[in-house]
Amino acid sequence: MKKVSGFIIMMFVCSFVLAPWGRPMAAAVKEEVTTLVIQVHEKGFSDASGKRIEGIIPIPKTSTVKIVFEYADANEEEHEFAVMLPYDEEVYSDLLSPKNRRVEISFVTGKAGERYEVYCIMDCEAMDNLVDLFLVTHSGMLENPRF
Ligand SMILES: [Cu+2]
Repeated sequence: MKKVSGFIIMMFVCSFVLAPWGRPMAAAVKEEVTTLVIQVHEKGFSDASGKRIEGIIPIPKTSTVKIVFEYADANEEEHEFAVMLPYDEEVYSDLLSPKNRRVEISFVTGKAGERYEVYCIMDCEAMDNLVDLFLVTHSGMLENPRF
């Protein structure tokens, strides 16, 4: 009887020790996030070095993309950004202003060749410049990452 209860106690202890190996593999896979940091000026979008960002920017397919908008003006302009996803759905940032100088939008991309349009939705002075930025999903690795 003593032997049996000892065995049961060992099994009980082992079930805790071995528990981490019993978890599904998916939980151990780290999700990759592509982060684009964009400076917002009255004259348009730029990267950290001040180079204008416009046109088509490649982003990875089937992954999470996070756009960080940073306030880079000395004026009092306020902006709020939207990303138009495929199938006409929009996601929005919080209000970007001198008091809230960093806002984000995250979304999950689909298959290669999908287009995501980025623009300001406020009636601001820069509204003609903070438009026409397109992120397009691609299937391979980025040869010349811009961010
Ligand atoms: Cu704006």
